[in-house]
Amino acid sequence: MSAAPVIWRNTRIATCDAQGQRFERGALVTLGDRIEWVGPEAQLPVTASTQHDLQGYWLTPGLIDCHTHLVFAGHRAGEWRELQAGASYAQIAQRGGGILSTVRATRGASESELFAAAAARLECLLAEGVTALEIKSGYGLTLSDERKMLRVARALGQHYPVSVRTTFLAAHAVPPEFAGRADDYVAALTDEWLPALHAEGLVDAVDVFCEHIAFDVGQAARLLERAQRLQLAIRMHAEQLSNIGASQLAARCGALSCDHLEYSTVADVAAMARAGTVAVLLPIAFFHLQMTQVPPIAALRRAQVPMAVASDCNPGSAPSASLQLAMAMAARVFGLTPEEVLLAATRHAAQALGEARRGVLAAGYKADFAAWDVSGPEDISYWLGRNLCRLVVRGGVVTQGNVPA
Ligand code: DI6
Ligand code: FE
Repeated sequence: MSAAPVIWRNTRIATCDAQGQRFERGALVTLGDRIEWVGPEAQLPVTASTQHDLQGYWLTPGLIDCHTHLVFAGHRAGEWRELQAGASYAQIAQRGGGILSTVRATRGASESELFAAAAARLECLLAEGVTALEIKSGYGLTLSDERKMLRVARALGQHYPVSVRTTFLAAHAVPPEFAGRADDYVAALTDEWLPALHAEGLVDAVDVFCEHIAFDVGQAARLLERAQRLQLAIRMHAEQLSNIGASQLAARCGALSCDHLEYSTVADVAAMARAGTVAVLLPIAFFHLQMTQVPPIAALRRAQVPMAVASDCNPGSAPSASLQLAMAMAARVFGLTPEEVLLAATRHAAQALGEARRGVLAAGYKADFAAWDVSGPEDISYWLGRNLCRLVVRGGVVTQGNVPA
């Protein structure tokens, strides 16, 4: 039996489409998990036996957190004290702390322990109106521990009403087994691990931490070339702490996104613009690490590079499970306008994930949306630490809150 149309009415709609259409007295029609129609309520093209009154709430696409390291064990509160006392992220990493300390904890956790830890964080994101997110590996750094992380990421998408995109980030740090042999480690990733995990259906994209404290451009290029041959999407941790040419390489590989970008130049921005690469901004990491150099926002704007914003949820640089906080900080710390912030967590975030049919309220798109008790969608980034999401619909089904029929 095919699904019957469902009407969602008495709502104000921010479509987040390319024309920036908004409907003050709007309505939306869904059919199964897709949007059939969006427009002024007075022009509703159908009647339906199921109608929901959205009580005048603003409706936006479901939020999309396009860069997270949600799956990990343990925490790094001790390191945070060192950061507070003046140590740098790079210094902590260079003495074997940082990512490698979370690797030790993650290797020691079972799949079900990792699932429980990540699920608690995921529930925070879902309560904020998130309907899709990306989850990276990168705290296992053995083939079996990377597999464990990616399996947990997939399992979260099966057990919760959220769409999960997985990213293989074994090129996050050189593990102790390969100490002093980074080239050998990259060869193992390229020749064995990535093809194996891809064959198991666990990988949607490949990412590299391309930095002076992690992997150089030559090493990143070898792994990304294999990713391209496997027809996997490419992301890049680029110019977070220094500039060694990461986003230039990513752009040459047709990357979906370059992420962080504090040390990017105008030339890097031009390369991203030519390649159609999304700039993913991570203001919580910037803030937590007490950085001072902000990404080149004006240049990104001028070059019309789409800007996305994400939580970067991770225990080292962004101990937060709030996309709304990232949105609020993108406005305060990076100077994005509230309109840019809204697109950054919807349409542009979908683009960073290569999701052509998400992040916009329009016919043919996924019926993923959130209703907000706000005076306008700008309020989502205006409030700091106040969640005004009242209802979440994912794939045409109410998953949070409730509406009168
Ligand atoms: N950059 C980051 O901010 C995260 N990963 C990365 O490459 C931090 C990961 C961590 O410190 O655990
Ligand atoms: Fe990250």
